[in-house]
Amino acid sequence: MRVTIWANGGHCVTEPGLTGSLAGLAIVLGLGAGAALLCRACARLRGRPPALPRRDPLTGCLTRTAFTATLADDLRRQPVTVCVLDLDHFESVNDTWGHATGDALLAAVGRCLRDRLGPGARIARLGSDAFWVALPGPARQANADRLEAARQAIGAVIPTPELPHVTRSASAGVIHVPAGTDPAEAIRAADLALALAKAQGRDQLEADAEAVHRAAAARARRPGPDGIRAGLDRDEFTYFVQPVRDLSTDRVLGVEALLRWVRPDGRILTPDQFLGDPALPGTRPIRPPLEMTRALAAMFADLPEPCFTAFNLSGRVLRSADTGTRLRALIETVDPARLVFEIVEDAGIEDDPAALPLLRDLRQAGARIALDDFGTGRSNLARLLTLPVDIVKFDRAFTVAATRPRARTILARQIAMAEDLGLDMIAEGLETEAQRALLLDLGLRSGQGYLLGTPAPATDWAARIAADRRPAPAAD
Ligand code: G
Ligand code: MN
Repeated sequence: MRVTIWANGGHCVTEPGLTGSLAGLAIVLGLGAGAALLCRACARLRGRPPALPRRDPLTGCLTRTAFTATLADDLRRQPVTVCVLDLDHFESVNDTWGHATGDALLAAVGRCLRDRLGPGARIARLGSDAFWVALPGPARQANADRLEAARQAIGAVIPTPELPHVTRSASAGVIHVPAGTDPAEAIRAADLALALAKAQGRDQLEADAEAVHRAAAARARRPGPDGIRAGLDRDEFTYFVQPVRDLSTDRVLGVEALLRWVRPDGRILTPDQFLGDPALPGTRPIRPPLEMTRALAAMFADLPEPCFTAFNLSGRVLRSADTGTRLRALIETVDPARLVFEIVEDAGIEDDPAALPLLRDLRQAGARIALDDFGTGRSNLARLLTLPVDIVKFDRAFTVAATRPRARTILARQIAMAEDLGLDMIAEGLETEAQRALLLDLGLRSGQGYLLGTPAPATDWAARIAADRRPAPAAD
């Protein structure tokens, strides 16, 4: 039995058994405020501190603790529809109108949810602008419909009559779980559904259990920042390399270093597989030990016919405080003429005041700067205007399209421009001999791609390059 005592606006939930009976007695006796005292007495009787407040003072909704306890209780007996709901861009209400207005809006949203969903609904406010709702019962679709109606009603809620234009839409994630589900698991699933709703553009409700399961499986495969740190500690990160070749002679001119994570189960993960989760902002960039980077570059610089090693510089790496120190240390021990730094397409280098001086220093020392994936996204002409650049790597999209006259026209003009600017060029993503012929025809002399060699462990490629300076067939 669970008894809720209302006294002086405060509430406490007692456990079944003796204390429940005592509290029930308090109600029967109509003791009012005395019930609260008795409630505390019950707690003392159990040797525990007094119960925490059950309700969030701002909105009157349940607290997280109270909600979780209630949800656990409900789930023991019946299926429950669980919803996590979040106001879209709520922070901007506080920023623009002040915290009092933000508070008023939250209180009004709490009222709206209670009015719309009725007394059977369990409604909690978490910190800030997130709400949890649980609707016990088997009516999966009806519950989802009620939640969607409530979500839409929130979009019309205003903080005060004087501010009728201050409204915020809401995003919601909904999951229907059977009796016996672990409450924490149900909330995690609803949270994932909310993340999907937000990723799809907010102001919507996501209740597709299949989509949530897929997202959960994808998340489980991603190791997250803690897993990445553990992997670094266990030395599981390594460099693969992919050769850049002269398109006519097949001579290897250099290699691009590609970070790989060799998992204990033997799977080899690429950066987009372990870094691709936008839900992990603020994750530190993965920097292999400087010694590893140095050893890799030295391996190729010291070959009988030396090769360059190209390292990718992402925005995260460029913004990270110690990158300058690391790269300056690298060029002190490896011949800078054998080093290339590729500015990756999404590196927000334009907004970074420290990046430009660093690139200048590297270049001054004799290293070369390349624009990766040139011609797509942020890897555009403006970078040629503002950054010190030696090499453009034409994005794979142009190689793939090279059979089309239109793409050839674009490439021909870019090649002419790059030549006028004194830049070297590398075509990316070569997969067929036909592409090689077309690109050679346009005047391109170097390329990279599966046709010319797939990414493989650095020592493998170093051995192959050293052993075989003759034109190689298509690599593995
Ligand atoms: O953007 P960047 O050039 O750094 O990307 C390198 C990635 O491109 C590597 O992970 C590599 O696996 C992939 N890649 C290299 N060559 C080819 C290719 O010929 N085709 C395709 N589809 N991908 C390639
Ligand atoms: Mn690259």
